[in-house]
Amino acid sequence: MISQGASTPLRFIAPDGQAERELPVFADRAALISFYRAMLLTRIFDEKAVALQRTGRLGTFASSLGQEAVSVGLASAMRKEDVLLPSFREQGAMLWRGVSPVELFLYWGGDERGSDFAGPRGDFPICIPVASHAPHAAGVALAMKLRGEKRAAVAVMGDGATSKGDFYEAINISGVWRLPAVFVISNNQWAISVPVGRQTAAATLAVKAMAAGIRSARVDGNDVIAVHNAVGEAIDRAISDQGPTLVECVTYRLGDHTTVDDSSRYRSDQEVSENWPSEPVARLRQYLTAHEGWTKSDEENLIAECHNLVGEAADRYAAIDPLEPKDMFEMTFASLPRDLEEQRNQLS
Ligand SMILES: Cc1ncc(C[n+]2csc(CCOP(=O)(O)OP(=O)(O)O)c2C)c(N)n1
Ligand SMILES: [Mg+2]
Repeated sequence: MISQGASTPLRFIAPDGQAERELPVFADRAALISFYRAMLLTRIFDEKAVALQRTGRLGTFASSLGQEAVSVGLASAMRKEDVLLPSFREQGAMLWRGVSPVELFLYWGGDERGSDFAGPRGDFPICIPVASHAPHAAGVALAMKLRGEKRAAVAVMGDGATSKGDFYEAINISGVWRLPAVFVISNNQWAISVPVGRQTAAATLAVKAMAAGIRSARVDGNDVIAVHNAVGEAIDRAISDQGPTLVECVTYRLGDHTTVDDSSRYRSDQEVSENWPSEPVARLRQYLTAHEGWTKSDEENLIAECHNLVGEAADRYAAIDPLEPKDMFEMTFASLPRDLEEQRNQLS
């Protein structure tokens, strides 16, 4: 299933919900329903987060509308002992890994306690500086390799991130040292207002792996099965000392870049509406309805369950006392440099 920079993204389920090829063995009813639940939860979480931001209860927020299959597909392919290094649009992956919705609300509300996960303590916090976590992933993978552990580091970033030096350096050294790293690219076609065609002359993002001498896969990022399959294979190779993989997931950002963006200023409504029929949640729902007996009441129950879960998390978030301004000094350094100590003292 893996090819060097294949030009047609691999998929199992077409946008209309029909299977185009035999599904992999992991894709049984229970697995598909768990993926569907996670994607729907992510969508409902995103809606709530945007609503909280609009009413002044959250800072800037980056919705993953349309990209849920990338996030859920990659996380569901990871084992507990692997390490996730997310960028800022991967709430689907983080929730799957056991980060709580309250922690995510805290983070986007500007509270660093949201990065101190009670669940996946080995996972990295959200990375805002574009691609700067790619070298971190190589470092994590090197540590795993030196310790002889059968674990993989999985970093996820956008199309824009693949234009950064950090990205090239990370895939290069991962190739040289044959590190157990997986670089997942969520190619949503836009880096804020810059379309992918204006930031690279490469035919695909997957072909960038060739210069680093590493393997690549290119999949339909709106098909959760294709994403899970490719990342699962990449992890299998990573932990059996066959080196890193770059997985390009071709998707589309249906929403604004963040809550401080207005994408109608740089792309047409027509482009966005043309991409709606390919979105991942309806695609899997149509498959489940046609092939796995998913009913209207299953759907309604799941929607209600997700709304309850997210609503309760929002209430708990609202009840948490904010940090004191001086607490910001406690979050970064084990022992504070003198200049910051002086600033902290000025506050107290
Ligand atoms: C080093 C750095 N430069 C600039 C920014 C501002 N910035 C935030 S997101 C973004 C675009 C990222 O595009 P992409 O990698 O495609 O990810 P997407 O937002 O589409 O998920 C930029 C330039 C940043 N966060 N970090
Ligand atoms: Mg992008």
